[in-house]
Amino acid sequence: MELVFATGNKGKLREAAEILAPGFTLLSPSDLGLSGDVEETGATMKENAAIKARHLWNQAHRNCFADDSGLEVDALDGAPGIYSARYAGEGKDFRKNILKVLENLEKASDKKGMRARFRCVIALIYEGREYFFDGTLEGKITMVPAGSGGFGYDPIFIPEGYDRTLAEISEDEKNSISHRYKALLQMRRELSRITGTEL
Ligand code: ITT
Repeated sequence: MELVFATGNKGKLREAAEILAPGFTLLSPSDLGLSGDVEETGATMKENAAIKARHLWNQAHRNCFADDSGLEVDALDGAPGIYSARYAGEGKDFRKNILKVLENLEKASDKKGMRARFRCVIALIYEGREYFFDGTLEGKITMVPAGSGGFGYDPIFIPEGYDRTLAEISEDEKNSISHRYKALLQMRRELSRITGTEL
């Protein structure tokens, strides 16, 4: 099945293509000559995922999905949350975002430990109908970034049951436990159900 993944984030696209193979072929907005960029004005990941998917659908009328995701740190009262991509400014600079999380954690007086989680909400528009799926990965923050795999906050996130960061484990391993994997698995199941084929 061909779907457009309404994202400008190459890390998300690479992971989703890997997770959904071989039943799906993913196109990006730029494959269709579109920018895909839209202001994320929602108050929740679900609203922002819907905004991104609807923007693509309105431009192209193609079956598509969008992913809104982010890191929630308990000691920062859930920040950066929906502001994960631009936590340290419009540049979406991962290094600066990581530094800001670590700086704020050093300042935080609250002793909630380092508990954190990644969350992912997928908005799918299939033949004009909207569907939502979500996934969570629990873990903790390490003050010492490690690893070069993955993207975004992966170098400071250690999943529950692991002693290495998401940037240190293999991409295959991340893709078998991640928030994105859990949400995409539900999407695949729903599309298999809708179409009556095993995708
Ligand atoms: P699109 O909106 O174009 O999809 P984006 O990067 O702006 O790309 P979001 O608004 O959903 O996407 O922001 C999600 C941010 O959360 C992302 O930029 C990363 O900083 C972080 N993030 C999400 N999933 C992650 C993952 O698996 N590993 C590390 N960081 C992740």
